[in-house]
Amino acid sequence: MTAASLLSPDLIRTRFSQAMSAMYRQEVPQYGTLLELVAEVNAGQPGFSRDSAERLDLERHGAIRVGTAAELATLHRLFAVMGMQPVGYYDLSVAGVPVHSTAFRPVAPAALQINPFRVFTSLLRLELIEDAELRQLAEKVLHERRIFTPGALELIERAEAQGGLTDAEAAAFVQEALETFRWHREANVDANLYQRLHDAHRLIADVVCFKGPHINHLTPRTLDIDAVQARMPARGIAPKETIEGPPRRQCPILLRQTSFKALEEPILFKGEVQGSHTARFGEIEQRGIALTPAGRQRYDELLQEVRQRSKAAGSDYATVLAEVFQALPDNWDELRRQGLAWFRYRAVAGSQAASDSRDPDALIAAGQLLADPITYEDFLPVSAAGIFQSNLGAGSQQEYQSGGNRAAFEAALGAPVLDEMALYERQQQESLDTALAALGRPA
Ligand code: OOG
Ligand code: NI
Repeated sequence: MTAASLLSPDLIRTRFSQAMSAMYRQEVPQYGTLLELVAEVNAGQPGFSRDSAERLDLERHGAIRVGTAAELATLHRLFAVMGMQPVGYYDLSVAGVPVHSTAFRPVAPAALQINPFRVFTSLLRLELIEDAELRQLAEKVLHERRIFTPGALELIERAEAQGGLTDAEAAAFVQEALETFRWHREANVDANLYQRLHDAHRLIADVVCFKGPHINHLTPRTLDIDAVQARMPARGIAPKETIEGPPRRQCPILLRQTSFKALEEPILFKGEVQGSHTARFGEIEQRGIALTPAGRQRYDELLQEVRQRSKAAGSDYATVLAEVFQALPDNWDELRRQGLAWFRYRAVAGSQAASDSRDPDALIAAGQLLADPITYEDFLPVSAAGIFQSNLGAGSQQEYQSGGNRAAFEAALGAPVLDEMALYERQQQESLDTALAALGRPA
């Protein structure tokens, strides 16, 4: 096997995300309607940052939930075949959801530009089920299921041994991998156990009772989430009331998301008993600039204030959100100079630096350097909790005292998760070094 005959992981990822999209469109027809609406709205928009139009058409994220360490560790290997690494740790127990999560995604800027497909992946925290007997029953069901096909496992091993897959192997891999994320109408348990797990938490039933971690949503990226949200009802889609995340701004930051409610789907329990399950939904998102740790801290504080203030009687969430966020500069230059957001620098072609300054501010003022916003590629735990909640229905809010357990998550994964801030920082620094070298002033 020569390296030349192996396909780029970026290409395998693109094929896989397209196959997932086609499968989900069949399974959840409203997702197809949403894709059409997003394409319509995006076509009439000026771009954000330098993300290409091609990237935008391909761009989406998905979400899955698994039940055991072994399942998570194998997913890690499966996603690695497609050039996706675990980035970030998200503790959702604080939001009353008994899972913790990471996002598998490409990390190199060139790979992100080709196709930034990401999968938000949650691991159930069985230790948060209080009833010991129920916990053991759930464990037993999970340990008996096999969520990967033998073919998928064999091709993962082959990719690891060869350092990649050939074109034909990649085609087979995509088909085999798809099986893990397919919806299965037949539950793994009888109606009684489903009900007990469902009563403990709806999400526990969703993870434990099925043959595999069915994809629960796929999310296209729009350039104007307010426009898509406003046009959803006319297309027969009922969105959740509020858009999660920051308000609409001239300079979009982080991530804004909204979803439509999960479908009620018929299922068949063991013993041929009919029932129904609601888990799968649709979502759209608008991405803005990635914030630095300082910017992110400001964001978290402002959002906290919004939540406090909007509890007051008669207050309107959207109005409070807009008001509170006026405290954050809505101007690229201010965000950059205050160190609140990440930028990619580039030298202005043909320009010769007038002084020997290496200071980005001076070079920008002299017209020799440009700074483009770096797109946020990750997720927001408070928003994720809002999306989880809107699909779990009222009354599912619970209290979990435990807090996060990143060490346990990484032990299950079999590797540390990457630090997203370090990735953004490196991207900014490398772009600045390259630009300075192009201007004739290397470090
Ligand atoms: C994942 C919810 C998180 C997002 O976009 O924040 C998410 C789930 O429901 O499994 O996808
Ligand atoms: Ni999502």
